[in-house]
Amino acid sequence: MVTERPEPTAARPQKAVLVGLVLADDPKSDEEPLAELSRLAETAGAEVVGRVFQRRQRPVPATLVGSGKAEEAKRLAEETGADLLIFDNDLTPGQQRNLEKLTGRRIVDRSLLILDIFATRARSRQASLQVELAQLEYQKSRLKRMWGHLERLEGAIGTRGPGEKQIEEDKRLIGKRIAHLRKQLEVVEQQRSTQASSREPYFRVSLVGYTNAGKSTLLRALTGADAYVEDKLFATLDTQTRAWKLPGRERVFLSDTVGFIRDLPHHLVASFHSTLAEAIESDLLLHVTDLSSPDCERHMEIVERTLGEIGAGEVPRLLVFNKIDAVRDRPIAEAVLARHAGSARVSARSGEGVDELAARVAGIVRASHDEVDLAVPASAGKALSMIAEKAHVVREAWGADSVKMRIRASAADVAAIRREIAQHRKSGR
Ligand SMILES: Nc1nc2c(ncn2[C@@H]2O[C@H](COP(=O)(O)OP(=O)(O)OP(=O)(O)O)[C@@H](O)[C@H]2O)c(=O)[nH]1
Ligand SMILES: [Mg+2]
Repeated sequence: MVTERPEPTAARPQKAVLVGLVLADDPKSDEEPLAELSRLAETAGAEVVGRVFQRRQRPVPATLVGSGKAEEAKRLAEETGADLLIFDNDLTPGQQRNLEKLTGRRIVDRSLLILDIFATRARSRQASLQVELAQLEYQKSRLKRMWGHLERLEGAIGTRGPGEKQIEEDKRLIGKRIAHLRKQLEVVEQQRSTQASSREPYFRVSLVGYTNAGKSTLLRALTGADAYVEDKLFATLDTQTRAWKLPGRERVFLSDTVGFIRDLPHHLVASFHSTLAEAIESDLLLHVTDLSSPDCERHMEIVERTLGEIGAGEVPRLLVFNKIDAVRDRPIAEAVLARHAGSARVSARSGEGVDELAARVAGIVRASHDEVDLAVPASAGKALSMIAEKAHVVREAWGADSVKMRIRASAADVAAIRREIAQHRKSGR
């Protein structure tokens, strides 16, 4: 008898052949069409053993790529011993089934791959719930579409077998789990929004941008916070908020957010809504983009589009070109910068430009301040020292026992100063 040692499946990375289709009118760069997919696949733990790529006018309904290409992918998978084929595009349930049959391999489309990465990277309870919800919504939509043609024939001869019952049962279970997850998420989100409203009056800044642009590194450079940084896609899934002390006397809150990517699965966008809401509710967005990437401007467009989709299209923003230390093609980078005058440029890694960025944000914060008139009792030492510390005094006129002032300060500081004056009056000092 031959006994085979069982494969250590967990330790062995799964071998994957990448397949991509680019439509003829897609402006995607020709240089490395599958570069991003390759990074995504590696992030998910796959070993990329082959690539097949096709440019066509139109996708083929049955198999997305042409039949010749599908055969080529199959051969490549056989030669390299690949376990699965990963598609750079989203597939219909029918395409997925046909390709599975044709190649005898597991087929993973782009949405499923991204969902998988999110699932392995979720750390917090909120992120885990959000990812599971997105995965189930993805599955549910597949069940529905896969069996939609049968439903229309409900009760017709040949459609009343156990297959249909099973699908109904699966759907019911998925639906139940989804409802359960939604409830739990609501509770977690409630807690978060209570936390967030406790810091409401402060100016809020959020870092947004394409995945791997360097947002977390910049959060670290700006606030000294210990953010998780990795040269992998979707290193950050949870919003992290830190106090940021700007030059001068401004204190603001700075949040790091989940990165964006082309064709972010819409189930993910939906279930990450509360995480992304952090960006919508900010006073200022720092849109961080990687100047050293040849796809810099395409990434910027995708980020802008996604911001619009989540309702953050109107939030004021400052464009920040990061990784200026790593630029290889100077003339191209200079041309990009010239097209986006007024943007900031930094290296979050070396610290270059970081102080200038902080000073610019301080300027924006000051410009947002309220100008208010106050009458402060001369004996209100604490209120006067708060003003000296936190506000800019536009003018002041001292009377016998009080001082009339016009000050500029954040809404939060004005409120605190007013509270202190009221307290002082009440105590009758
Ligand atoms: N050369 C260079 N590398 C940088 C710079 N900023 C960040 N990086 C590197 O870029 C990679 C991604 O950085 P992160 O800060 O994790 O990027 P992120 O935008 O938070 O990424 P996600 O959380 O995945 O969306 C890491 O390897 C960083 O060390 C920079 O200014 N210069
Ligand atoms: Mg990050």
